Amino acid sequence: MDDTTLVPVAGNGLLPLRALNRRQLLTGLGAGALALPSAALAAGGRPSWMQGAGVGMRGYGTPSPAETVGRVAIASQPGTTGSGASRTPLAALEGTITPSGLHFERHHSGVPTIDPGAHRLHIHGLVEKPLAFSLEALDRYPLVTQLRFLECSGNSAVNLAAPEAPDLDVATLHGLVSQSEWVGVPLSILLEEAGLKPGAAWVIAEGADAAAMSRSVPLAKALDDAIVALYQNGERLRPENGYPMRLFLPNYEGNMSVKWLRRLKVTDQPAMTKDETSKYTELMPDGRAAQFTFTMGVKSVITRPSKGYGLGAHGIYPITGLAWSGQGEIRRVEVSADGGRSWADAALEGPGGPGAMVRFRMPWHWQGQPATLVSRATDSTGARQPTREMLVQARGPQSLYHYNGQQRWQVSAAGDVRNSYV
Ligand SMILES: Nc1nc2c(c(=O)[nH]1)N[C@H]1C(S)=C(S)[C@@H](COP(=O)(O)O)O[C@H]1N2
Ligand SMILES: [Mo]
Repeated sequence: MDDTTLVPVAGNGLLPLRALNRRQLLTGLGAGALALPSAALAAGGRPSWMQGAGVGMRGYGTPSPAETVGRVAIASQPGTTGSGASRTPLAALEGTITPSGLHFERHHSGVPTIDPGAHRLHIHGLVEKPLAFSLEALDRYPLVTQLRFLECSGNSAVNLAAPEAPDLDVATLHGLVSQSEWVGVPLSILLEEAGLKPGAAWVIAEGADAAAMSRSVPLAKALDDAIVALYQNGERLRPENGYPMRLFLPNYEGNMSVKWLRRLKVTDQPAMTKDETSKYTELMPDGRAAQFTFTMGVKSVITRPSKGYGLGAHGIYPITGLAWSGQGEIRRVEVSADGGRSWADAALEGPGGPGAMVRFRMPWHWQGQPATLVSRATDSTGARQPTREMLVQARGPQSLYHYNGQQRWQVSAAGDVRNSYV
């Protein structure tokens, strides 16, 4: 290998992208391997499931027993059954699609059991002709496919609120974001069929869960790219994600994508539901609250190395992570190994497109030096991901939702990684 390829392009060992070339990685100084906690790698003897003859076919496949990855921080609010959240294990995943069984979950009152044959979606209010749709009826409409991220606007909020950086992993900090290929019926088709009356300006969406969770959607969004999603990653929605149908509003805060959708009421004004007044509004330093802050900002996070996914032998390591924006396509992700003093452009990959996540990669030469790894994304509107400091200054630490600050990972001389604000 030509040694010149190892000349850093930015401070503290960031290497030119061509060092991502596989052969160079393997022949690089020490060829670092990330310490992936895997039952298969750790097992000394042969686990019981590895013994005997091959197993037969199955109707529905599941991951290898060696792969024990699951959603994390599965927590219900005390005194409730299933009101809470579970998070996507971002560090354990690759590519840009979240397996359906690992999509994050956020429930305000648990997961309802719905009979798909009996379920109806009602459209009423300021319409010429109120309509009710069965799942079977919706399946006969022209379906559209959207590869899109879904992020809870409460994602990452702990990093804004906590005065000291909490020693948490990337899933716990940022795992309320996932990406699926959503397939469904454009809402515009259904609204046009019902016929909008003069004065129609909002659509109130209501779920069939015990919370009857409801949000007001501007009519312009409903007629633009909103869909009634029926499929997720090629199969029917999972119960946790809204089976048999959910509203899906690309680029908007996750809360608006009402699951178990049973009713759309067309109105001339918003309904001022709980989740658009006391919740999902941002309290500003002057005591007023910003309301109807729909769009998710530009954001990125390094998923490896990260807490629990530290470094072993000195050598060349890939830094990788995810970037997304509700405002436009991701155009650029920069990575720093010296806490933001110098930056270099990461390689972007994945199908991408508007409202889609991209994966970024950056080679890094770690020779035992302490480092602070940071990433920052820029989208097609020119918006660049802010630092935590900028957000705290602009909004104050009490502003819970829509936190998109840069994540800083501190790497010790021993190769351990922890969350850091400095
Ligand atoms: N009916 C209903 N819809 C809902 C919710 C809910 O509790 N009930 N949670 C909302 C919130 S806060 C988010 S972030 C997303 C989460 O979707 P997911 O569980 O499929 O990840 O669904 C939204 N839609
Ligand atoms: Mo949410």
